[in-house]
Amino acid sequence: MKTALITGITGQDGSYLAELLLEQGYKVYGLKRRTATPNLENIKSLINEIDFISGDLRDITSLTEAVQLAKPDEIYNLAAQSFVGDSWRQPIYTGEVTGLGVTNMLEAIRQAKPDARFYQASSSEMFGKVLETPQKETTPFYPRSPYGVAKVYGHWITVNYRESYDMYACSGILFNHESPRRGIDFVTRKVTDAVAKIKLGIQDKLHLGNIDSKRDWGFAGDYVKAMWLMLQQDEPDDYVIATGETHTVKEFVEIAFEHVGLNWQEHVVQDPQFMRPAEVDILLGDPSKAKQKLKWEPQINFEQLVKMMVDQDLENYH
Ligand code: NDP
Ligand code: GDR
Repeated sequence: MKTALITGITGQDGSYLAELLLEQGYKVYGLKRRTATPNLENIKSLINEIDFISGDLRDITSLTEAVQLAKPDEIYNLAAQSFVGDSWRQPIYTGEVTGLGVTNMLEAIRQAKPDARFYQASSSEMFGKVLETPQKETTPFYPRSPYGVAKVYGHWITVNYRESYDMYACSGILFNHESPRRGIDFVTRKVTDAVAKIKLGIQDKLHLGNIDSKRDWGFAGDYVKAMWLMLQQDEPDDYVIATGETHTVKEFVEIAFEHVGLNWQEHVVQDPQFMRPAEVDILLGDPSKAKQKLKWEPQINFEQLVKMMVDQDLENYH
């Protein structure tokens, strides 16, 4: 039986990855920070199957102890301050967790279990003000937020530890991926939650920022499969994971409202408080390398994703 340690176990991706690994017979440890109130909603059905270890990416002692305790074959570093919008409000904290936290994790592995395979959750936000379209593994980075800058650091320190210490370390450059378990701050879930509430008469208006930006949106359940595949290869490497399609926020909004028979223009209000100091206008990934080497293919398309999220949010309020 293989053993995995997942950081960010309570988040969207942590929950899907834990499900996938448990299905495959892994023993799963989840690094979880202490919270005053429970935040296990995403993994409520798995609580008895996961072994939780208390820890924080900023505290290397807790990470080293976690690796010593779990003795994992595979470590998936999904923990981060992951909300781009907040990274301007908390730039130093974001750097500490999303950037330096990766080095803390790599050092803990180097000290406690250097043969463990390591996955780093890198991001299409590293491409930011894109230097070519579509973006692939060789596209230069130009991050546009403190979050993006921190992820570039996390990416390169992962590559550096692979090259310096011969560690099996991979960086997955994942484009936006969503699901009914997406945090409520992110635009997709904010929209689908609002659509459900508007349909049920609980809410009337939806305040949004820039609806012209374009993203390459996929389904989180498909993307965690790619993470796992990366750690099953003979050699460690970095991969872009994306659908190869891009859509505006406005298109997402249109489909979500139409799905419940509403006209979005009667409800959406443009609100400057949700505009960002610097925007990433377009992201479009080229997943050819992952398709060829990992034999990875996304299963859920854009329209199916939007409808899945709206349907689940409607059910949540019934
Ligand atoms: P979430 O925001 O849903 O989850 C983040 C997780 O990190 C939570 O479990 C959170 O715990 C944990 N965490 C935050 N800070 C710390 C810390 N200091 N120490 C330990 N744990 C911490 O993110 P996603 O699941 O969507 O994303 C997973 C990873 O992939 C992140 O690194 C994200 O930046 C990256 N990524 C995501 C993409 C996406 O589209 N979803 C695309 C590309 C990259 P808590 O519940 O306590 O807050
Ligand atoms: P993103 O996701 O920044 O791409 O990062 P988010 O859903 O926050 O924004 C996507 C686009 O929508 C625009 N937008 C709004 N965004 C939010 N959150 N709220 C709004 O009201 C709103 N109105 C318009 C944004 O300006 C942006 O253009 C996500 C995160 O999961 C990162 O952790 C991950 O690395 C990247 O995806 C890939």
